[in-house]
Amino acid sequence: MPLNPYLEALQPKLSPEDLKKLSAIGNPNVHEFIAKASDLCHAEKIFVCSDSAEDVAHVRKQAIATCEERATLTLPGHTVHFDGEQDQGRDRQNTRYLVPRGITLSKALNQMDRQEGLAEVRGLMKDSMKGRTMIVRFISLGPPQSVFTILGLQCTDSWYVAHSEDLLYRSGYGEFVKAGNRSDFLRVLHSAGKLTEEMVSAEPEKKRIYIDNMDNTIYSFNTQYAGNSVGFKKLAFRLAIRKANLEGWLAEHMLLMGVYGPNKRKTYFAGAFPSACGKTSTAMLPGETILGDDIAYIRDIDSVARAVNVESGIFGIIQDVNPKDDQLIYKVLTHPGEIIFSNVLVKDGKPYWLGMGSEIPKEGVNYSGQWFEGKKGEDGNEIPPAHKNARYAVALAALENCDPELNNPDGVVLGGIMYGGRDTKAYVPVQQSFDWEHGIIAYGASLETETTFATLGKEGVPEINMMSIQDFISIPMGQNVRNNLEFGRKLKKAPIVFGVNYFLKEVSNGKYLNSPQDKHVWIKWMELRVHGEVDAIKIPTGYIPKYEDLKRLFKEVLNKDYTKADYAKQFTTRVPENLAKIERVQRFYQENVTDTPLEMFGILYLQRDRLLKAQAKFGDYISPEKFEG
Ligand code: SPV
Ligand code: MN
Repeated sequence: MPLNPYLEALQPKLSPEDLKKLSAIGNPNVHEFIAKASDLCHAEKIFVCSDSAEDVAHVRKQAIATCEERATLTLPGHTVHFDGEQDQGRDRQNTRYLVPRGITLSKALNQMDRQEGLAEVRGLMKDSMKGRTMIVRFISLGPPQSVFTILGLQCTDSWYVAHSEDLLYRSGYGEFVKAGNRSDFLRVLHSAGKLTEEMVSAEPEKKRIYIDNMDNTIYSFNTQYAGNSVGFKKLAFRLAIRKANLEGWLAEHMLLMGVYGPNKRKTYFAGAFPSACGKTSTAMLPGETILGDDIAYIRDIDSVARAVNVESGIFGIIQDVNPKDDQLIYKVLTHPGEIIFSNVLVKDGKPYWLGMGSEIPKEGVNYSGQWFEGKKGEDGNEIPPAHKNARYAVALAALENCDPELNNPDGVVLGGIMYGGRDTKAYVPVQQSFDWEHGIIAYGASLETETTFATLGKEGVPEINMMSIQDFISIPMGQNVRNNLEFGRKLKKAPIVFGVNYFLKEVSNGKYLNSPQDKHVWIKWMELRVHGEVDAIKIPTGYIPKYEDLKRLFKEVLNKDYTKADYAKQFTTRVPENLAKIERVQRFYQENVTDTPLEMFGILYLQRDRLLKAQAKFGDYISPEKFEG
């Protein structure tokens, strides 16, 4: 059979086997994207990864051969990758959503004119792969052959990126072969750009991460940090949010986990937390099961909310992973198995990171090269031994509590949804909403956090992070709130919505009121609430646990004696702080979100009213027993 013109153009750069692999995909749209990518970037050769064991091993071998990953770690399967000093997190500034002229999506979204953006990024990427191999990878987002599945295709010149995708995503070559001629797949073109001798992107000032919302295409250039370069993570997520909006389902920045109740009952939860707010450590609680730690697709199937993990691996923050707080992942990270560490410190074949619970050497190799205590960076500040946003990439299957339903094409039924921010002042550690709408508005849309090390820029700046997707929202924000409200209304039994807050501080001394382990108790309480098996106390912002139930759960789950004094401090309603929170949320939506559904203000008004009435009766700080009986 004669080759189509795209395959014909690609043929000189492909081995006969690779040409065969591409020809087996009966979809000229696929060939066209690869041919145009190759034409623009001028790769010398093209490698097509068919996901066979041999191809996958080749990708891994090349990542090491090119020194993008170093095999200097002693444990079998472990490698380390370093990103440049200015490439240690997602780059909000240089990540832009390309939209046709005249369209404004949301003030919160960094958007630019599509034509201008395309001309700029394509101009920059011209000839960027000269002398290099372009790797082609096929991915299935969500379990294959399911109503949730979205297929993706990435062309990259980074073996590290291609290798990461192996650990983080389900393979999709076979799916593309089966799918035949269709155009509804996501496309990613990535190049690390010019590299230093250390194999690190050399021109961070020319970093560009552009998402073309009309062509379902992502361009990523002059960056290697996986959150910017692995297109199927947060970049494809923006495209998925838009697709979900059109098709009536939800794409969310959420963990998925199974929580055990009495008699081995398992209840599935989804949880939205902004980056670095405890999402991964919640998903990994020992004794429970994990399905995912980052992105979930949720659909209404026969009036039931069902969810899948888009990914099949974890790109997790390694800081503070220690044997006490995160025993499961600590065990994985300190045993043989396929893991890519990034931006840790390496000394004598061992990786080290901040908060690992043991001493860190005073010298070694890190993202700044040879490192020693006191070494200063380009900005004159001291370079830490490991970056705060140092990470690990590992397949979920490596975890002993990986949930058996991970690849169920029908997903799992959600019993509960939690929203967790970084709120040092107002919200109690755990509360249940009065109903779906109240939860979506008072916990989800009102989610507040502070900027963290997961994005470049200043840390600790307070901000609204609507449903934890503020960085990724690609539709008008009010529309997103409306979609969520409507989604739950159509269900026979909507998941119960909870608000959690791991970061509440004592007013008098600014100390955190909870330890990281306490979240395990909160989730066990939520599990019981989903089944109506414990009572609760109604306070102005939601239903909170009763002391006796928490006391029992603290003993059962953590073997800790939980005191009434601790309970009173943690679950006191702080009226002034809660009123101030409502003020901030209202102002943010009034000023930034022209399409906010009116009922949002109604629900916030009622919350304010409940708080004022309680204040008139009991004062500013109201301990839980005042609301009992
Ligand atoms: C996050 O920052 O929310 C992450 C990591 O999950 S990244 O891939 O950078 O998005
Ligand atoms: Mn995330």
